[in-house]
This record gives sequence, C-alpha cells and structure tokens, in this order.
Amino acid sequence: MTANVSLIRFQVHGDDRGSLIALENGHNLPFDVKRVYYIFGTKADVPRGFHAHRRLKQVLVAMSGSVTVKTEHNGKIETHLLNRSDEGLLIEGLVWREMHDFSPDCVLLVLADEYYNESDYIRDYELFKKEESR
Ligand code: T46
Repeated sequence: MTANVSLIRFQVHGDDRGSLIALENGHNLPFDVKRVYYIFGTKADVPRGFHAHRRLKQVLVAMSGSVTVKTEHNGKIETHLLNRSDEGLLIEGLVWREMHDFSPDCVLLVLADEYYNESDYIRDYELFKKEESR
C-alpha cells in the first residue's frame, strides 16, 4: 500500500434548517468502513498518536472544535489544521501521525477500513523510519 496523506472535501447538503453531510463507502469515502471511533474530552496540552500503521486507511474529521495533525511519510512532514466538519484527512499506509493542540470542544471522528489490531501499529519512531527505508 502506498503511503498517502490528502484532504477530502465533503459535499454539504444545506438549507435554512442547517447542514447535512452523507458519507458513503466507495463514493465520497475511498474505502469500505469497518470501524468508527471518536476522540473527545481531550486536553490542549496533551498530544496523542505518535505512531504509524502498516496497512490501515483512515479518514479523520473534526466534528467540532479543532486539532492539528502532524504527519510524516517518505521524508514529507506536514501539519494539517482540522477545524471543519466538511473536511476529512485521509491517511493511508505507513504514515507517522501525531495529534496536537486539541481545542476543549474537539470531537475527532475517525473512520477506518479495518478492525482494531494492535499488531498493525508501529509505536517506535526509529522502527517506523527503518520500515520506511525497506
Ligand atoms: C490513530 C489516531 C488518529 C481500542 O480498543 N480500539 C480502537 O479502535 C482504538 C483506536 C483504540 N483502542 C484502545 C487502545 C488504547 O488502549 O484505546 C486506547 C487509546 O488508543 P491510542 O492510544 O492508540 O489512541 P490515539 O489517540 O493515540 O490514536 C488513535 C488510534 O489508535 C490511531 O489508529 O490513527 O487515533
């Protein structure tokens, strides 16, 4: 699987009652979702993540509030401010990720193409770099 990080903008169905976004496997989501989790009740000064996945595909959406996601793959280091519920950060394959500066109201929704599997995690940065260079 080629490592990739990119932003996806979702179509908003809006009217005078408010907004609605529909996420559908294979349409505006580039994979079939097997797992959904969300991160909330975070603290601004407590980062999370600090790992890579070997094969997982995920889309991260800040449903409310904001978070800065730092990613690294193939020597490319980027920071992504997630603060819109109509935008998802697609992270595929061997990508190191860190989440910083959660706002107190942040609810970060994550859609994943696989069930939780601790053996897919690389939680050691040096090991990540070693796997990348293979
Ligand atoms: C990722 C970033 C964006 C489960 O039991 N099931 C799950 O599906 C997940 C994701 C986690 N857990 C357990 C494992 C740990 O005991 O929940 C606890 C916290 O997980 P972790 O420390 O890995 O959380 P984060 O916020 O550092 O990372 C998470 C995801 O694990 C990871 O895949 O890409 O969010």
